[in-house]
Amino acid sequence: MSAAPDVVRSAYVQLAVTDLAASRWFWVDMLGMHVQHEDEDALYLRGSDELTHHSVVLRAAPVAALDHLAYRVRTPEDVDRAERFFTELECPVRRVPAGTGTRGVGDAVRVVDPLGVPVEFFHDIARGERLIQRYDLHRGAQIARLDHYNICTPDIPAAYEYYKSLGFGCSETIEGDEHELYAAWMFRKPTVHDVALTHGPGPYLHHIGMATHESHQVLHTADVFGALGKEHHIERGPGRHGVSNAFYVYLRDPDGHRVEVYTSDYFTGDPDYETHRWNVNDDRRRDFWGNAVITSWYKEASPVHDLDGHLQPIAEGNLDESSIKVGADGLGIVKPS
Ligand code: DHY
Repeated sequence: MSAAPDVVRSAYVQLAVTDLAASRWFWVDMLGMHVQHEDEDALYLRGSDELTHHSVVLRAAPVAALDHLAYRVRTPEDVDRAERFFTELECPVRRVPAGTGTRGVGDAVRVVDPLGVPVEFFHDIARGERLIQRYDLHRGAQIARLDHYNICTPDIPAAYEYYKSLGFGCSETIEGDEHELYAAWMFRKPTVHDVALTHGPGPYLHHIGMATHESHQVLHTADVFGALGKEHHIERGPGRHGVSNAFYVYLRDPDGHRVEVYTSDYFTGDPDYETHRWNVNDDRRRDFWGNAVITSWYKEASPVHDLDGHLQPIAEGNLDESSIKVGADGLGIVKPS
C-alpha cells in the first residue's frame, strides 16, 4: 500500500445552500465570519484567526448538501500521494488542477472516501489578510477558525481503521462494557479532533465545528438568536461536553446544516498521549452536566454529494437504539474488528 498523504488539518468545507442571502445572514451577520469573496454563485468565508482564503464556501444550489470537505496536506507531493492512496483503495478519484476547482485552492485531488464522503486534499491555497487583531471587525459569534467535521457512518470500527490508516490519532472514544466502539474523535492537528465519527445511517455530514475563543461568546451567540426571535436556529446546548471538555452550542443554518460553536478543548500533541475512553453508560459523556440530547441531533444530518454532484445513497445502521439511554452515541452497536 502506498504511503498516506501527510494531512495537516481539516481546512475547509463546501456546502450547497439554497438561498445565499439567508445563508449570508446566518454565517456573516450572526456567526461573524469574514467575507473573502462573494459573487452570485457563492460566498467564501473565513474566521478571524485564519490566514487562508476560506474555511467555509457556500455554493448556491437547488438542494442543500455537502459538496466536499477538505484536508490540507503538508507538501504538493502529498497531493500526488493522496491520488495514489485512494486509487489503490479503489475509491472514485479525480484530479482537480489549479483554477478549475474551488476558488483560491491550487492543485487538488477529490475522492469519495471509503465512508462514502466527498473529500478534497490540497496543499496550495491563496492567503487572506491578517485579521487576528482587527478587533473592530470581530462580530457576532466571533468565529476564529474551523475546528472539525463530524461524519455519520454505519460502521464505526471500519471508519476508525480507515482514519488510522490516514495517520490520524484518536483522542477520545465512547465504548460499551466490551469495548464496542460507539464513537471516536480523531486528529491530525494537536487538538481533540479534525474529524469525529458518529454511528448511524450514512454517509451524512453531521456537523462542522467552528472554534471561538471564549465560552461567553457561545452564550452571547445563543442570547442574540433569542433576542431576535430566531431561537429555532438553536438546537442543542449551550453546555459543556464530557468528550473534549469543550463548551458548545449547536445551531442549524437556514438549510438545516448543523454548526457547532465550540471552544476550550485541549492539546493532544504529546507523543505519549493516550486515548481517553468514556463508557457509554456514563451520563456525562456527551453533556458533562447530564443534560439529555435532543432527538433531532442524532436523527438529522446533511446528505453528501458524489464527485458529480449527485446525492450519495445511504446505508442504514443495523440497530436503532435512539429511543434508549445510549441514544446520542448513535443508532447501534458495532464490535470493533
Ligand atoms: C461531543 C460532540 C461533539 C464534539 C465534542 C464532543 C460529544 C457530545 O456531546 O455529543 O460534536 O465536538
